[in-house]
Amino acid sequence: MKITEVRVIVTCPVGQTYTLVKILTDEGVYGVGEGTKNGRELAVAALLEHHLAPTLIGRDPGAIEDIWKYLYKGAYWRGGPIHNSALAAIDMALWDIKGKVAGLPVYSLLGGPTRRGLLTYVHTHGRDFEEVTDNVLQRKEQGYRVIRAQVQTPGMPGGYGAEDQNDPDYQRSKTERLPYEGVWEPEPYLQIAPRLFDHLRAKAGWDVELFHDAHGRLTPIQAARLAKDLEPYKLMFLEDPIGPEHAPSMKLVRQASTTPLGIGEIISSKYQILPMIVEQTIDYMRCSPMHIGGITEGKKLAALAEPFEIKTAFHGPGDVGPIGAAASAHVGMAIPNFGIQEWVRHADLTHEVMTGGPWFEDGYLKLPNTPGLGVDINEDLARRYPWERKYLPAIRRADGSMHGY
Ligand code: CS2
Ligand code: MG
Repeated sequence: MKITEVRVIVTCPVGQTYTLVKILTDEGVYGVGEGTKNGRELAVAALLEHHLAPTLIGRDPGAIEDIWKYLYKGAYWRGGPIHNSALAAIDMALWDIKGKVAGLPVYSLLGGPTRRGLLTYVHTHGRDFEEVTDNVLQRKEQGYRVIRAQVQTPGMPGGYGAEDQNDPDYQRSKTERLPYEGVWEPEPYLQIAPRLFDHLRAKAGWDVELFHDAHGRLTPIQAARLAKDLEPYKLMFLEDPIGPEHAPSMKLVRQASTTPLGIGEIISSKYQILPMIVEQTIDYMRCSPMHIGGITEGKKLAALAEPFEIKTAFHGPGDVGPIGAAASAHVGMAIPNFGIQEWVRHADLTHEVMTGGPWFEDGYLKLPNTPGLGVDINEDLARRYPWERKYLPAIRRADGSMHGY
């Protein structure tokens, strides 16, 4: 079997652009993959189309490991978020082909299944404690066993996961399609976050797992304080207490409390997270296969973490589309140290453009046992929704200095 075409498809069905590939073969079997990098979708698409695709024509799609290494090492300028997302898209499509040829779902080829379903969580937020509580109770009612909670910091419209959408700057950023420059300060945030969980435990009880995302905004000592202050509320984990570039500082955060820690959604390779694995400063790794080079790398990363009792919590927000979500789910279904999978149900139209993939049932994600990844692209529909410019927010401190989203 030979690769005959690598088609790059960029589509924005409902407010979020996705970067997709379709790899075709001379035997009629094809595979699909995704390499969306939120806010940089066209950079991945250009790399795929102009630099990577031509080198794949004529190759055996079954030689996944070799193709991966060829594209990685062969580039000389290897790694990085754009490159490894592009590799991920190709890698997923090749696994999809392999599964279709074998007549097996990808998780089966990887050694699974290891479980009946994938524990998943949902994001909740609100303007105040009451609103967050209502949302948490509603999600609990819907069957979610793990819920992430974020609240607006009063007077700080740029808080992560609970931005003040009434902020005129927020509205302007939407109409002008430029980054939202919200304001945020760590001190009021550090005070309100533990109080939110005190309130939630009182109102929503202890029969639900809760956790929180600090979005890499804190300094190591601030993160240590937050982990310590959250300790009484027994979070499943504290997400991204600091940015991953400060790996050595995770030791300081770790020593402050027994609050489990998760990190890694902006990490783009196993090499970056390796020190935190071997030093056991984390409990959950958040690197999505879609951003670290695909299914091949997701499986390897899980294997590296397993002897250290570190589990996966792969990133899976709205900017990971249904194909990227399927790739994460197949890895999760095949590994012993799966922890939890972030997942969102996209808009109906998005699921019409990218069909199939995992679905939510009674607190878990389920996967079909169809051969390959169990996802497809409706290309005609996809083409009707071209790329739209969109940015992530760029957060500033109260004095106007740059902080980061
Ligand atoms: C977040 C994301 O889901 C998460 O954990 O941190 O919403 C993140 O902000 C976006 O994926 C950025 O594109
Ligand atoms: Mg996050």
